Amino acid sequence: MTALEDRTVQPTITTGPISGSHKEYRDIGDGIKVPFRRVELTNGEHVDLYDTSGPYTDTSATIDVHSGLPKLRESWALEPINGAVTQLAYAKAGIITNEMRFVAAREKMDPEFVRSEVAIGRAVIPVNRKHPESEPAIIGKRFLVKVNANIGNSAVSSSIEDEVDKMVWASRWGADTIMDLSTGKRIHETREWIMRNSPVPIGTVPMYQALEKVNGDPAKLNWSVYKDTVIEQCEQGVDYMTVHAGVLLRYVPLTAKRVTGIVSRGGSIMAAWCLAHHKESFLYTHFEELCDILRTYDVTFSLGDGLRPGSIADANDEAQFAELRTLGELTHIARAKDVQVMIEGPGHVPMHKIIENVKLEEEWCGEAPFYTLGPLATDIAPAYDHITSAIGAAQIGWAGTAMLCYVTPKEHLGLPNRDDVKVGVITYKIAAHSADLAKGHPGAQEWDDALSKARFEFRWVDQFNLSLDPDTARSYHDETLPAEPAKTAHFCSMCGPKFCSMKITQDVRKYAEEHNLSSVDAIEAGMNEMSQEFAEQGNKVYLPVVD
Ligand code: IRN
Ligand code: FE2
Repeated sequence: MTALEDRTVQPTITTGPISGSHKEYRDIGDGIKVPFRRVELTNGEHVDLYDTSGPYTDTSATIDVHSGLPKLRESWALEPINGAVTQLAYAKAGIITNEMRFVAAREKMDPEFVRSEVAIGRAVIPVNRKHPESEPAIIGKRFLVKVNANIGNSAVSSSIEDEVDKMVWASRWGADTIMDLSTGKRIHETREWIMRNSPVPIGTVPMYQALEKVNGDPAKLNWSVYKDTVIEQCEQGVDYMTVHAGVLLRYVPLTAKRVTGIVSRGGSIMAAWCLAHHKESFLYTHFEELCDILRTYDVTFSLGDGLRPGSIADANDEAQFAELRTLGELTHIARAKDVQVMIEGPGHVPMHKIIENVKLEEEWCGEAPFYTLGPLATDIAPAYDHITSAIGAAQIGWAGTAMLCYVTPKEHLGLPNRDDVKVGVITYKIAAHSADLAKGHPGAQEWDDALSKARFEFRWVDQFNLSLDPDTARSYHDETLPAEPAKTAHFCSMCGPKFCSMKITQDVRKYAEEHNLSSVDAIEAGMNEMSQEFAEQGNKVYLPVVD
């Protein structure tokens, strides 16, 4: 019996389109169809949005979690180049792969530009050959900022069913990649379920499973257990792996005076191993061998920040930057072997120390895509760390970070549930899109403009449907004005009919047209009229409630 035939596992997952949208495919030839989330507007126009949700939102698709998703990329495999099957090897050889064409269409960019960014290592496309179910995505500073959602059980909480549900749920709301950080029971089976049913690339931290294999004692770890675990996960189709190979023995003492020491799980495991054996990290000493494994599957390195700061006090310290320098050294080794590389970054960083992180990463790691955890811009708000971290994430994204690892409201407090996953993803989509706008990503503003126009023209339904979270937007509106006519009303319950600025502006414009005035005159004239009306109502800002 293969893992998916286990009928005791029956995940309940959400299918069907996001409300107000439907799946649309763009045919780019050779039978390749690129998905979009199409929002049809009430004025006859439509907007096509980037879509990470896979077949789950396609009403014509049959979903059977026990057989897994269709193997989209099964026939795309090319011949190896010097033993490497990586996007980097093909890009360097001047080959535009189907994966590159797919991501180019998704990003509305030129395939040759995609190839050139991958070739110099400034972008990665994490696509393990053994995960053909996944729709390719590109991670790099010249492309849309991506969001990763972490899921996974722990020894004390959650089941396979819950984690499969969270995976589908996270990609539904826009997670570009998902990391399965399971550390509890049935790690292999949980991952198998996630891999076979995931439409987005999956990342892992193989060290977590290796530690389970030696019963949780870091000192008992060794290269052989680790290597076998990496191969096991490569075979399952993991697309990228966090490897904390920059935690060197000599860096560990640098963390001694920190307020929060080593907060990375992988980092602390490796530090414990180095100290127990008083030896250099086996991840570092066997790094080339690791590259030789990853290049035969096209698994992307996500070089882990095992010494990232875990508090505002520890941001940008010697330990953190010593590790980053080593990650740079490893990046060049991996690239020479045609292995794709991303670099993981912090953590907890106050706003004025964010830019330095990006500058040093770009300089030392040859502009390899930066992938950061937030960072939290302050430590004072447990239960709101999706917000403290989205503030840092928006800024580091603007500065050039290619992927943002989400933080949920449960950060520092507990394992996120389904609702936390959605809040985390939506919060991070906001940070990522804000960064796209600030960077001037072509096409990013189209979405904002469409929504603003709908808002200004009181097309409420279009406003809901264009939003990141249509269900919540609609329910907030309906809380006070549930009746159907309110969906076209020229006001909402925040200001009421008399004080809607948008309504007033529209009246001003109408007034200008009717009286043949320039807009400046009209605003003045219109405002005078409004002030008169205001005076007539007794100069009261808050009008009595009328039903
Ligand atoms: C991202 C950037 N820096 C860290 N991360 C994520 O943290 C990483 O991708 C993975 O999901 C998780 C690894 O945590 P530890 O083992 O470093 O705590
Ligand atoms: Fe933290």
